[in-house]
Amino acid sequence: SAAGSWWSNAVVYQIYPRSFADSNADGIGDLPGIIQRLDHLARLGVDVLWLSPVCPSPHDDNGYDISDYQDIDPLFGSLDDFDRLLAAVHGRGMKLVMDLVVNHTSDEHPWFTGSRDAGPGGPKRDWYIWRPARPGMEPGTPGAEPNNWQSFFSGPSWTYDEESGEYYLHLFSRKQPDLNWENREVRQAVHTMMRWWLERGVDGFRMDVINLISKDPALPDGHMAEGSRYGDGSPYYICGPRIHEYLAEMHREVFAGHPRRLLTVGEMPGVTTEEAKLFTDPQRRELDMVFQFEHVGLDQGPGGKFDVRPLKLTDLKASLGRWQTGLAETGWNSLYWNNHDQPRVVSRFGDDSPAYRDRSAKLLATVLHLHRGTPYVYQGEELAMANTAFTTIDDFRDIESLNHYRDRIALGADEEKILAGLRHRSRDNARTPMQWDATEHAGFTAGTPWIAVNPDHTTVNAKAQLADPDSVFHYYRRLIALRHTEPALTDGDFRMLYPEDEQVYAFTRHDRGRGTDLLVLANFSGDDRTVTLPEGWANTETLIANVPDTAPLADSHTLQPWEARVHRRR
Ligand code: ISL
Ligand code: CA
Repeated sequence: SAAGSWWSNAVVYQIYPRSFADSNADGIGDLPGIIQRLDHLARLGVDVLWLSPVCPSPHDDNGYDISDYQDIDPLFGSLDDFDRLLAAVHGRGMKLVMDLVVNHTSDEHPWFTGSRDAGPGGPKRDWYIWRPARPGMEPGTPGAEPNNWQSFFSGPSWTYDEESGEYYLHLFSRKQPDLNWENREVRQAVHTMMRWWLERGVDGFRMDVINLISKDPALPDGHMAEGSRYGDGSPYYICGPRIHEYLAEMHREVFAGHPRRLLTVGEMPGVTTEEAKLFTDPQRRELDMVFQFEHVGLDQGPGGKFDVRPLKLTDLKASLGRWQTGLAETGWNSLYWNNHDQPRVVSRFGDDSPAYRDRSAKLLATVLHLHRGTPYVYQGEELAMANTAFTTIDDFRDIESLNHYRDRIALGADEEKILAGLRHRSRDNARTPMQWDATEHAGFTAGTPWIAVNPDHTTVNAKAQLADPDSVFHYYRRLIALRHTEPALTDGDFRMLYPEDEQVYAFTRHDRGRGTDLLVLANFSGDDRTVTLPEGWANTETLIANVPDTAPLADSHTLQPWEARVHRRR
């Protein structure tokens, strides 16, 4: 478990720098902008800031395509600005965690251009994953790719390099070639770069798709679902054969013996609870926690992430509950609803209509923060920022959305249907600018924002919420404070109640050491719901609730629409 480490009861706040605060009116958020807004985060009470990538990049995937690991993109500022930010964060008693993107680089990174341009047999050729065309096929023609894997961002996972007559592998965009971790020099270069950031004073890393770095060297064709054009390569790269070896080696080379206790988070699509236990068992010295995706895939159909289905609350409880039990004795998990890749949770699992927006946002926060694990708040979540009103394809910026649109249009799909999927699921929902105030462009920029501000910023913004003690912001502040003052949130055993109920999410936390019990009740619906409580909870103390108390808690309690409450007994 996390017991004993400084981060055991920490709350992490994720900043997506491009969309947080723009200091120089070029429409893009930057490091000086973050420095100017640190008071907001200190007031919220978070412990750790995780910065999405700020290194030089052609921004094919908004910085998740890095062309220089040891500098700051001029778009965001300079290394001096970074040092100033780090000092200011530390000065407020917070920590700073960098995004480490080392499954792939940009195709403009000198490692890759070196690998490509020297051709087969060149000194850095083996730093990336190069393969000839499928035997018997004409290189560069459709279907001649070395295998049938689909990329995360539509189309094949391979791009043909005419110059050398070979293909390189890219699980993401063609401008994000995958590094070859089988090569020791690659691993050493990554370790050296990580040590350089630690010497600069950063407090740890969030590791992008780190469970994809070890590929089955045979790179076999993946299963092709009925009617699909590509195969699913994920069994051959999710938690591949050498993944534990690589992470244990990284721990030895970078983290072991470091004078400061650092924080390491592995972003891991497709990880199972059993694998997660291995990654985060402190005895094994690999990572501190995983960041997994099971619960944010429950409202999608067989057609993938843009195939939108309503969430069944029982599925959500089964999934989050299985992670609670799976890591109960060994291992540690992250808790989140949102990040820069997910639509806004109040629109997705809550109710973003004016009547219930704030209340359902508070409910979602309550449920998440009362679980065992490390809670993450994604910028704007503390204001109940919602999905925005995208009209045409020109309103979108994200490569995943744009590629998906182009791909589906080419296949003759109905444009309105494609746009409907994108409105629900596009990553751009998370990337509209932070809503600081009600002025034009929400106080994010004095220029023209790189992506439009959500028009609802006139009512949903930080300035208004700071002034309102009943706001979503102040509710988050109280929940975050509870994590620091009530040890049962960190240590308590988790038990799900009413697992078959489609409307009520309820559970207890039991702190064995101190004997404290917590009860969490949440009504995920717009209707009243009466619940019969387990024994011994009548008249107990309300720790936090998103509706005012009208009467003491009774054995049979009627929850109002989207009501959430936490009770304590000791
Ligand atoms: O949002 C997704 C696509 O639907 C996820 O599959 C996402 O791509 C996956 O979780 C990996 O995300 C991380 O790596 C990507 C980057 O685009 C994401 O922003 C990052 O969080 C490639 O670096
Ligand atoms: Ca700027």
